[in-house]
Amino acid sequence: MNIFRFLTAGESHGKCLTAIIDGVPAGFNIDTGFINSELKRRQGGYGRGGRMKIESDTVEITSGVRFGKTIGSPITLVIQNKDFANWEKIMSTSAEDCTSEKSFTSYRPGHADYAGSIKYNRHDLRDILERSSARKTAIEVAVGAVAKQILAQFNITGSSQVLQIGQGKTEQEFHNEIDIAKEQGDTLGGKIQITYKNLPIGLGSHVQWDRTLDGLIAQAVMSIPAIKSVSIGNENAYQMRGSEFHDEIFVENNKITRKTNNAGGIEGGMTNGEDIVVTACMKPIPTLRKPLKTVDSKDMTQTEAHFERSDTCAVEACAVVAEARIACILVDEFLKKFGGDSLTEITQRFN
Ligand code: EPS
Repeated sequence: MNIFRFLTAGESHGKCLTAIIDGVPAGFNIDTGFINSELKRRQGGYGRGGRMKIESDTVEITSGVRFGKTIGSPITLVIQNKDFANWEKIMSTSAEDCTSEKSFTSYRPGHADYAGSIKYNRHDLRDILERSSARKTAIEVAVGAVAKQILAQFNITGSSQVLQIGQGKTEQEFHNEIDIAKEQGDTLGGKIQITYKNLPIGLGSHVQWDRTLDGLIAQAVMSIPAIKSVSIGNENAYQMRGSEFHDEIFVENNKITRKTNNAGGIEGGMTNGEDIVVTACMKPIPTLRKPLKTVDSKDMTQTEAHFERSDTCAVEACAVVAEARIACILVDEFLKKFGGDSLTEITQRFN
C-alpha cells in the first residue's frame, strides 16, 4: 500500500476543489505561500483562456497542519472556484434547482464526453465535462506542492521546461504558433520535460511490476488530461545501439560516476543516483472554438461539437502539473524506503 496517498474531488464549476492527503509524517514545514506560488505557476503560460482571468487560485489548509508543521494527521486542502458564483444554480447539489441551462448533447471529439456519457449513463454531457475538465489539476498541483516541500527537506528538487509547442521550438515560435491557432479557433499541444535532482539510490524496485519507479512515473504523468506519451531518459533509445545508449560506469575519487544519463536516472525500475528526466507529449486541447464534426446524442444527427470557453494551449501549465504528479510518486517511494512517523526518525534513517 502507498504511504503518501491522496484523493481529490470537485467539479470545474462546482463550489471548490478538495484533496485529502494521508500518510504525511509529523514535523515537516508546510508553507501555504509556496503552495500558492505553485498554483500561480499552473495558471500561467501563453495561450490560456478566459477562466484564468477569473480565478486566482489559493489554497486553504483545513486539517493536518498546526503552526506551520505537519502533525501526522490527514491534510485537507481546499481551493475555492471563484467562477462558482456564476454557476451556483447550474451546479447546485439540490434537486430543487434542476435546470437545463448550460446542458449540451453534442460530443466533443477527443474529450471524455462520448465514452463518459455511455459509461455513466448521463444524458446531459455537462455531467461528464465538469469532472473531466483539466480544472482538477489545480488541486493536484496543491498536493504536489506538499510533496515537494517534503522532498525539499532532503534537498530533492524538481523543475520543468517546455521543449516544443506545435512545430515551434523557441519561445518566439511558441507565441507565433499560439497566436495563429487562436486566430483560427484551433488549439495546440506540445512536449514538456521534467527533471528531478539529488535522488538517493534505490527508490522503486525491480522485483515486482507494480513497484518499478519508471512504471509509476509513467502512470502518474499519463493520467494528466491530454498527455499521450511519456518517456524516461533519452527518447531516441529505440534507434540507438546498446554501445551508444547505455551509460558506462566509472570510478573517480572512490565514487561511482557516469559521463552520460541516457537512462534518465532509472535503471531496473530504481533510481540510480542520476537526475530523473521525464519527457511527455500533450495532444491539442479537444475543445475547439472552430468546432469539429460530431453527433448529437439526443437524436443521433450529424452536428458540430459543443464549444465551451477553453484555452488555445496549456502546455506550460501541463509542465507544472507533471512536476507535481512526479513529486507525489517520489515522496511515496521515499517514505517507503526511509519512512517513519516523524521528520526526526526519517532524517536519522536517511543520514
Ligand atoms: C482549466 C479550467 C477550465 C478550462 C480548461 C482548464 O475552465 P473553464 O471550462 O471554466 O474555462 O479553461 O480545461 C479545458 C479546456 C478542458 O478541456 O479540460 C484549468 O483550471 O486549468
